[in-house]
Amino acid sequence: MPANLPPQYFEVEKKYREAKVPQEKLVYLQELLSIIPKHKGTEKLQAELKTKISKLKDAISKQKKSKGAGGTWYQVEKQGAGQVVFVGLPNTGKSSLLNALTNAHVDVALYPFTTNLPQVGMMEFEDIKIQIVDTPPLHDDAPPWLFGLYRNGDILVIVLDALADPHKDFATINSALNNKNIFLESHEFGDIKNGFIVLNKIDGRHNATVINSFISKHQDIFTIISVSATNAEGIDLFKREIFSQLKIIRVYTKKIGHPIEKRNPVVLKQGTTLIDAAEYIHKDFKKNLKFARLWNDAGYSGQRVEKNHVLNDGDIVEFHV
Ligand SMILES: Nc1nc2c(ncn2[C@@H]2O[C@H](COP(=O)(O)OP(=O)(O)O)[C@@H](O)[C@H]2O)c(=O)[nH]1
Ligand SMILES: [Mg+2]
Repeated sequence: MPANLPPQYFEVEKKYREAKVPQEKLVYLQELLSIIPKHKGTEKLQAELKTKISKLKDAISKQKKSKGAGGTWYQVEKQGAGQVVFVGLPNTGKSSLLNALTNAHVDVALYPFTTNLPQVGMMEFEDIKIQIVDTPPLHDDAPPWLFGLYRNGDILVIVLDALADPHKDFATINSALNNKNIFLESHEFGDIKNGFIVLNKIDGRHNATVINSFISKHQDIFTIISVSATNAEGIDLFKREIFSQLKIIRVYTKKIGHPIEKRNPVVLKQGTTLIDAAEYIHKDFKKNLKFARLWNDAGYSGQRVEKNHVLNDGDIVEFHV
């Protein structure tokens, strides 16, 4: 056992041992993996945790197939090009924003705690769909699975109410997350969870001085977007920021001798090379790939590119195998 594990590790390990539901155990294992300092001395432990995680995931999916899992534990299976999870205090407009971004129709109410379970909608962004998860409000007695949803999301969107006190509310959210070893800012322990802040209800009578001071305090570290679920102000910007923070690219394939059709892109991670894309699309492609031709708005019009060429969003690729 490496001696240099942070104290949080042992706290979470204890919770892991005490957890009763497999899904809850899984969340703690993932938390442990994010806490471990990443260096040579912990490689073995990291590998052990990864094995445990994949075994537990297998067991959970088998259990789901055989019979509905017991206990109250909610998770949202990923769909589409990425999963975005909302984080926010009661009544900040999370459900209203889910409705504004997607075709979902979830309940919106004047009183807090209307959303007790995760609600999911698909957001159309140009030619892809991105999954948006609306969550119950974060508060002291929030269920452990809520943090599992946060941890599992590709990015978090912190929803603040511009008509309340964003300084105080953001501090509350940050400390609740930090208590569960989820960090939005760089920190000694744990990985950083990517995400950004939206200030909702900007249509209302907000205090401009408070809003401006909040923005100038945090804008070096976070993207902050002012929006209104009510009148759709800022919603297009919000959608574009979601796409950009997911760090994905859309790649279109073209058949040899056929015209270009920019439809049904493959969604890949930023930084993906031609050979990785080939592998993703078809195993045989990777084995047999000779080169590819590339078209894009950045000046390629069918030039030849090699296997280690890094692809960009919007690239059109013709594989030669
Ligand atoms: N003025 C204004 N009110 C909003 C906006 N978005 C939500 N609300 C109101 O805020 C309350 C809480 O909204 P809801 O979406 O249920 O919040 P949630 O608890 O975070 O899901 C409701 O009365 C909404 O009508 C907005 O952009 N502007
Ligand atoms: Mg709600």
